[in-house]
Amino acid sequence: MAADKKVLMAMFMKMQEDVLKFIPENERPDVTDLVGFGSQQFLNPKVTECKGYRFPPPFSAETVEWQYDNWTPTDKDVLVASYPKTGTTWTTQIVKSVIYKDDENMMALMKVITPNISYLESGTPKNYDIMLKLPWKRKIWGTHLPAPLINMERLKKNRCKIIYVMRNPKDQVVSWFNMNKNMPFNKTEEMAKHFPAEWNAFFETLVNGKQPVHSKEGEWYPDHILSWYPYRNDDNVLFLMYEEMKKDPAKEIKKIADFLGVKRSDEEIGELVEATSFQSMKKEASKPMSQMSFFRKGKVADWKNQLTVAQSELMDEKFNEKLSGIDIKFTYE
Ligand code: PPS
Repeated sequence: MAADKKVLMAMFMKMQEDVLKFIPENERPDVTDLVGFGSQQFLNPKVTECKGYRFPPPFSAETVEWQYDNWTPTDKDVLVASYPKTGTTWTTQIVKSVIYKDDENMMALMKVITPNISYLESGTPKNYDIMLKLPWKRKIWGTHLPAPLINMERLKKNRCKIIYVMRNPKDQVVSWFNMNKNMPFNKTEEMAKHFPAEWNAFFETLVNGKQPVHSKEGEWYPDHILSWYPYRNDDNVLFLMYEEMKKDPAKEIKKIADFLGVKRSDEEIGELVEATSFQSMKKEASKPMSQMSFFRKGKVADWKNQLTVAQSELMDEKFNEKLSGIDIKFTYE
């Protein structure tokens, strides 16, 4: 076995073992294929496709298809849905803390659950075995899938709670660029075509819908919002804005707690604001999470340091055109 592969297998095995510790030994699923899958994606990163939607590694079209047919959450499940770099990690941490704040064992589990396991479209369907066997009272999932790739009717019928978080697209683009620049997957020639390391080229591929980000050819962030927008008033769905969370985190955390049916006092909300602040989360982050820009600046309006005036105007034009019929207003300052 090549040295690289051995190191990767050991790294993925360690990640799995950290989680499997929470499942009684005689019930632990065999994770050999998951470990192999994770390493293989690093060694040979590929875009995969289902129903015309394309997925970058570490996501998998096969798992997306499996999920649509088989994943059956209940009213105890919570799904945090978003387009990449719009506040997923932050919102997920708030949900985890709102629910499990007082449970040391569960907070320890939350620390080792990564998107590699809890995202609907990550890894192989074996992830679902792990997620179902973990001892949590309420399971917390994540996804960047557009709504048509999720069985929304089933989720509504089963009263699974869904939080969809959005962010102004200019800050999203800059955050996404910075993450991709450092992504080990993008070092191959094929992947670098989709996600160029140079800003202007990256911007061009993005706004022309050339990047495979859980999207069909020609689609990008506005299409993701359009796919989720019809569900915004459903009882089991809550729409949030990153900039609102920045402006008044206590108010938005209270909104999340109420939506989840968890009673939290004002004092507890204050503690949650502190525990989920950018500084606290950055300090607590695992090494891989910090290296992959999950916690970069955490600001509103950082786009001004990256986009040219022409690029900013082009984004306004494209967003206004696609979202003209819907009631979503972004905060850019
Ligand atoms: S991912 O990779 O799609 O899951 O990324 P995502 O978590 O959606 O978005 C990453 C950006 O969110 C910022 N972030 C935060 N902002 C404010 N408060 C907190 N607690 C927080 N945690 C993460 C993170 O820094 C990324 O934004 P940028 O602009 O790159 O800093």
